[in-house]
Amino acid sequence: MHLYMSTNSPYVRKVRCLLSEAGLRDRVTETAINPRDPTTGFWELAPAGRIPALELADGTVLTESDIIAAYLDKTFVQSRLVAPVLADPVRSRILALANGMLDTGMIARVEKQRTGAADSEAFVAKHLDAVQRLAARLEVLVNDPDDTVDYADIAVVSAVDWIAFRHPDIFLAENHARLARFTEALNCRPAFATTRPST
Ligand SMILES: N[C@@H](CCC(=O)N[C@@H](CS)C(=O)NCC(=O)O)C(=O)O
Repeated sequence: MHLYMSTNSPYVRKVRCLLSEAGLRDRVTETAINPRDPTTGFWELAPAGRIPALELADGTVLTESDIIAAYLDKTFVQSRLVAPVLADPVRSRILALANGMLDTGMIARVEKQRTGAADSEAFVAKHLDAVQRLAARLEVLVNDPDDTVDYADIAVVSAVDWIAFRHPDIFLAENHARLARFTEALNCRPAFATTRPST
């Protein structure tokens, strides 16, 4: 299998972290790519032009982190890491909150990088407010970390670390002490430590 990726993408991190937790890293080769560059040919493989994209041995290209994760889980790890999350409303809710936090934070980041829009500040503020609301909800829902990890945990840590990385001004660890503790504890695991975003 071949993964189109970038080391700072939080969506890619969800997949890479899962691969690592599942012991599958050796079965996947990687190409770092700028998904917005029309000259790479990537858009032929993934018309939405977004990473992660996972090319299977038969040439099928899977996109969307959660779809890739569900495929890997079912095919290689006896549905151990993702299926139980989707079957449990409490864990599904945590996954959805983490995804929502990531998506709204990503929209705010893209808007911050865009020039010229008159209402840009209000647009960014509205999305960062949603990030704050989602973080506050996750703050009361995350468990104290133990030895087990599932895909909801992976999604939470991927979202929290990326928000802290790209929006350091709004995500203050001291406002979300449990979430910060939870993230810090999971980041001690190799699968998390080796996939963290960095400059
Ligand atoms: N819902 C998608 C989101 C993927 C996504 O937005 N990836 C970003 C990288 S962090 C991307 O490729 N952006 C390129 C663009 O939007 O032009 C997933 O879960 O995989």
